[in-house]
Amino acid sequence: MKKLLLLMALFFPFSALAQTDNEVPASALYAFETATGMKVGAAFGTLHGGAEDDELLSVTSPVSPRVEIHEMKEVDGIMQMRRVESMPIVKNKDNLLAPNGYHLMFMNLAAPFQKGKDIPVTLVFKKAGAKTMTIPVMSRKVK
Ligand SMILES: [Cu+2]
Repeated sequence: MKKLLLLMALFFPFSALAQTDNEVPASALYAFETATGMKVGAAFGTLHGGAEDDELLSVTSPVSPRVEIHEMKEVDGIMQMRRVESMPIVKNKDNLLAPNGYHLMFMNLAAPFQKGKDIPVTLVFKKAGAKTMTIPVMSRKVK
């Protein structure tokens, strides 16, 4: 577990990015570049809820044999990451995926995430069904 937490610290150097008040795209996910040899990558951002409450059930992508839905949660005063079966999508709301909350975890990457190489994904929702989108990869450099 200690090793995992250390890995997460390396992985999520940024706190949640500032949110904008203006019109954001319905759903906007992003990922950061991963270091060479790093076998996992994560995606954050927002998923906009539709007219009724929904649930994100699963995610698939050609870049990873297994994409998991994870949640960072404080348990007994310690932030822990765990795999969850689904992520609740609240209607008419931008549901946040962030380093300190829900996020998508791409396991066993064949190649590192690189800027300019967008990640195609298919998100499966309980009610809305399958939605495909691409996740842009951002540089890790802080501007
Ligand atoms: Cu995770």
